[in-house]
Formats: sequence, C-alpha cells, structure tokens
Amino acid sequence: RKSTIKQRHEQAANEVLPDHRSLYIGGNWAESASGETFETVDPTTGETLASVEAGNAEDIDRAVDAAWTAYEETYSDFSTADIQAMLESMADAVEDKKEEFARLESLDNGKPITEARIDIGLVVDHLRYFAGIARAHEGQTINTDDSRHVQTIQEPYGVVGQIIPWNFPLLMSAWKLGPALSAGNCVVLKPAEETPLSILKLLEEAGDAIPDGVVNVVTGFGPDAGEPLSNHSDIRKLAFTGSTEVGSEVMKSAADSITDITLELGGKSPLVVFPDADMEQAVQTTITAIFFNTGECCCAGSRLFVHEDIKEEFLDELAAAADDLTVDDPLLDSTDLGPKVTAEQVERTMSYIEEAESEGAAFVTGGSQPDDEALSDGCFVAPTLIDDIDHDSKAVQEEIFGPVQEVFEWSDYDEMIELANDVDYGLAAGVITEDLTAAHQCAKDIEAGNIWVNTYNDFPAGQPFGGYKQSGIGRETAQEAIDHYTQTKTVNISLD
Ligand code: TXE
Repeated sequence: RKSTIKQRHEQAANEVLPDHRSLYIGGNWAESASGETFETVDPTTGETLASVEAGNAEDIDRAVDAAWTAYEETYSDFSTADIQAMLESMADAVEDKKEEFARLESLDNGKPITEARIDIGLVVDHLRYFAGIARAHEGQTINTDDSRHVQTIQEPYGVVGQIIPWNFPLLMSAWKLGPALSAGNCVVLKPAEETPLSILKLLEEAGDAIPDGVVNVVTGFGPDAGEPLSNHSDIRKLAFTGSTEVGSEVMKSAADSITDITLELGGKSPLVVFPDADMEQAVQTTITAIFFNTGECCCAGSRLFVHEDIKEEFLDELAAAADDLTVDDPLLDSTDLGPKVTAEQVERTMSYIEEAESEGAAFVTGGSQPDDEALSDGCFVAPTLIDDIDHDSKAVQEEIFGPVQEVFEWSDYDEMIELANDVDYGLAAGVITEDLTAAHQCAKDIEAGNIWVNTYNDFPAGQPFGGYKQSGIGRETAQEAIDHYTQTKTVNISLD
C-alpha cells in the first residue's frame, strides 16, 4: 500500500502542480532577489512536492511598488462593474479546474480530497459573493441642518498586505482577496511556507483576468517575507491569519506605522451538548466539529461539554464514530482524516497528548499516531478523545490544532458557561439542543464571534466570521469585511 500511495501522489503531482513556483510581481513570474528556494513537502509521503522561491524584504519592496503602480495607473480607474467582472473571472478559473485545485490542496496540505472539494467550492462562492457586492458599496448622507450637506464616501486604502496560513491555503486567500479587491485595493499576499502552491496555480489560471500588479504574491518564510510585509511603511492595511503569538507581533509592526489591521487568530472553542439532544445528530456534529480538516481549524470544537444525563451513552457512541473514521491517503474518497501539515505539527500535537497523559488524563480513544506501516512516512495522528482532564491544564487552555478533543461533563448551566468561557480565546462555539430557548440563551452567554446551533463548521459567504478576545479583530467573509478594506471620507458642503 505504501508504494501505491507514493505512485498515486507522484502521478497527481505531475497532473496538478502549477508550472510556476516563483514570485508573482507586477504580472510577471519572478525569481527571488536572493536566488534562494525552499521545498514544500507532501505530508502524506514525506517526499518533496516542489521547490519554491524564497522571497525576502527586497521582493516585498518590489511587490509593494508594483501594487502601487497598478493602483495609480489602472485599478483606481476600474468601475465597480469592472471589478465585479474580474472577481467573477477569478471564480470561473477556479471552478473550471476545481478538481485539479482540490487535488493540489490535498497534496500540499494533506486534507482529505472530499474536504478539499468543499474548500474549493467555498473559494468560488466567496469570490462570487465579493464580485456581487462590489456593485453595492454605499456611502451615507448625514442629516444636520439646512446650512450644510454632509456625505461620506468609502474609499479603498490603495495597497494592502495579506498573510495567509496553511490550514485552508486557497480558501483563506479567497477570504482575503475577495473583500480587498472588491473594495478597490491592490494586494501583496504572502502564503504560508508550508502550502504555497494553490495560490500560484490560481494566478496561473486567472492571471489574464487580473491587471498586472493588482495581485502580487511573494512566497517565503514568516521572518523573511512576512515580517517585511507587516513592517512596510507603504502598506495601508494588513490582514493576518495565523497564530496568536505572531498576530500580536504583526499588530505591533502595524502600530509603528499606524496601519489598520484585521487579525484572525487561534481558538479553543466549546461545543455544548444538552440532555435533550438528538443522539445521532449530536455525535455527527461533534465529529465534524473536531475532526474536519484533521482538527487544523481555528474554530475547531475542541472542548466538548456534555450533560451528565447523557454523557456515558454519548461518549460510547462518539468513541465508536471516531474509531470508524478512516485515516488514510487523503487523495482517496474514502478517507476521513489525512495527515497533519508537517512533522513539526505532529510533534506539537503529540507533546500536548503526552502532557495530558502524564497528568493522568483518560484517553477514550486515540492518543497516538496510527499503527499502519503504509502511513509511516506521513504526518498522521489518530482521532483522539480525552476525558478526566483538568480544565486549567495546558492541553485544554492552549490550541492543539489537531484531531484532539477534551471532554467535560456538566450539570449546572451557569457553571458550564463559566468554564466554556474560561479560556483566552473566543472564536467559535457549538450548541446542540432541540430546545430553542436553551439554544438562544447559550448563544448569548458564550463569548465567541461565531455560534453554530445544531451544526458546525458551516461557512456560507455573507456570514461574518471572526473572533472575540484573543481570537482576533475584525470580521471576514461578509459585507462587514468591506469596511475593513475602505476608509471613510466625509465631505461637508456649505449651503449658506
Ligand atoms: O503559525 P504562524 P504556524 C496556530 C495553530 C498552529 C500555530 C503555529 O495553533 O499550531 O498557530 O502555526 C507567517 N511576521 N494557527 O507556526 O507562524 C507565516 O509565514 C509576519 C492558527 O504555522 O502564525 C504564515 O504565512 N508573518 C491559524 C502565517 O504567518 C509571519 C492558522 C501563519 O504562521 C511571521 C495557522 C512574522 N514574524 C496556525 N512569522 C488559524 N487562525 O487558523 C510567521 N509568519
């Protein structure tokens, strides 16, 4: 099986890899200034997928210059209809090759192909959404008195910087490009070093529809290419998705030049199951909440609160469902969990598991890498459910970002809410109940930016997404995102 997997991956790579693995600046494919490259690795096989240009500060300078030139000479003259047509063309280009994009994402990130298809569908949906609302940005008129006419105009910033993570490489790019371009900005985007390929393919496929310099991509490492982007004095707005630690650094850089910033950071989201929950639906929703994308989801429902009346039965069924998940080659339709993105991420997840073990936590299932020789070169971790763990412990308080969920029993509602809110994060939460009043009350009481009731990880375009507390600042995927990519100009005209 191991050699079959390798062959399948080699063949897929031959079919779907972008031809260009270089920087994309001013509409041209370009080598990095340093001439250095880095390798992106297939986390299923451990083999190198492609060698990609390693950008640095000089490349960021070139990209920012190209973006300003494009803004001043071309993009600021685009009508909203032109912008709509451009974003529609980008969506069409992805849709036309959606299976290739899904396979590429699966190769580079390790996500199961069935989930990669969901990502790509959402990429198309979000680009179309922001194409549509490009025609609907409106200012205001403000009533004061008869002596003046006051109106506001929403204007783009000009050039914005975007830093993208590796868990949903193309989808996070679309979430950021969509509103930035829709609002009339040119972009310099830095993808994650772990997963740089799908955005290069997007530009390869859709580049003709985008005027030169409107979208620029500098591949490279965080400190070499990300930091100079976040420090750049000619960037007027920054958008970052990644760890809270780096987000905080990016925010400090933005503060130096008073640059507007939005941040989408980590999470440790609670999923609350009420005693009246439909058992089968609750189990399925819990599986989606924690094991979707192998738990590499900022909004993963990683802390499960189950009511004591149903805990035993629920945990039995949940463990059986987790054990039924197929951990295998992500290119197979039958696979539920692929590898984590890198060996470093496996180490990180395993260190939390080991720490929980050393503290005496009980493992309902999992807690190790799968015992399957065919997967031994890959970055796999078995679906893991941890019980009897102290809520103050590191594994509960910190984001593990893997297929690991901690379980807590509750009986008193107020105590449960207190615990559910007792983390630094506040990105998302899930509530499972048939009782409408309980659902509304719980949604109100949990401190989080996104609450799913009887569903989880559902991201239709138009629904705002973002965090409370240390999970971030600002909202993406919705009309509100346009506000983050425009600045308000007030015009006061005297009528005296
Ligand atoms: O994140 P980083 P890492 C969390 C998750 C994960 C942990 C570490 O818990 O285990 O973060 O992952 C760029 N200046 N999330 O190390 O470093 C980097 O190149 C500017 C949650 O991969 O934050 C990449 O493009 N940029 C998350 C991006 O930041 C810098 C998704 C994210 O990488 C930089 C990913 C710097 N100094 C990780 N250093 C989510 N919210 O979904 C790095 N980068």
